[in-house]
Amino acid sequence: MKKILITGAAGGLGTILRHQLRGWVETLRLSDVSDLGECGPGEELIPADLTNFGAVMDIVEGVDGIVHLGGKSIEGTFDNILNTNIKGTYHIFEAARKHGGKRIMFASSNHAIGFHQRETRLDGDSPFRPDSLYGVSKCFGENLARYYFDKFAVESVSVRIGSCFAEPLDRRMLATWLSIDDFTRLVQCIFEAARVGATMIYGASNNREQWWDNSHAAFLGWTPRDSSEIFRAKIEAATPEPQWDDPAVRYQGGGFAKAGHFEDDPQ
Ligand code: NAI
Ligand code: 15L
Repeated sequence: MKKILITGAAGGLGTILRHQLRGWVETLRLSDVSDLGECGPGEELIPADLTNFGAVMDIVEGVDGIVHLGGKSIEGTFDNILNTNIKGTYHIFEAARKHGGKRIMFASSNHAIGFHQRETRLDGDSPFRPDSLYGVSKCFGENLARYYFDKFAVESVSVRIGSCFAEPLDRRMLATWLSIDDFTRLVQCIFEAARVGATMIYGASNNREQWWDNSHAAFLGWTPRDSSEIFRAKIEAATPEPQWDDPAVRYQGGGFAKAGHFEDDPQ
């Protein structure tokens, strides 16, 4: 791998990977609609709007792989989700096909399965249960990934990221937390594997409470090493006891499952 494109590179995870992956490949091509700051060593900055197919064709040209993070990362209006997540993700896969089938890491989300209850342990065969239009857009992206592999042999790994932040922020994230180092190693495994086909993998660290079974994706060789347990005492002291009849507690998607329809009550 000489050159990897990161979309959404100005966002939270993009900024983290920009730092973490420095030196791992010869060149990181960083793209976003938002300001990307100064160009550092081993970097190329190419601003682009994912809703513009011509611009996406330009950012994908000449790269060996794509980390697709760009788009709306929480619930939004249908138009916003449609344009950034659905059309934007389609543009990425279509540009990859036209440029000769680059491997793609697609940043899916736990909100594709957020209406499963916490007691349900999910694996590679569990059905989608999106908890939001945002979650629906991630189901679209995962299905698109499957289609582009079956029809055009464009390889991809859809990562159903739990909660990737420096630290878990609430009790739910004690189960869904994905450490930055575990996420970085997962991205590296995805691009270092000989073949990936069209794979889905859950993105959570080695937390005590485990909702997701990744044995179907063991061939990737990713073993999360970190655990949210070191944050448990701090989180439990700072947050109220869980109420098990609260939808935000009962469902894996937490507050996304509890929230009303965004179009009725835009925040
Ligand atoms: P973020 O909201 O911080 O970053 C998203 C980036 O995408 C922003 O910099 C934004 O400017 C860019 N973007 C939005 N619309 C665009 C467009 N039309 N064209 C080009 N760029 C556009 O989100 P974050 O947290 O960095 O997440 C990255 C990805 O990972 C997202 O796809 C999100 O859905 C997914 N994810 C993140 C999780 C987390 O815990 N951080 C959990 C699950 C999924
Ligand atoms: C996501 O999909 C979001 O992008 C992120 O901001 C968090 O809300 C995360 O899920 C989560 O469920 O904690």
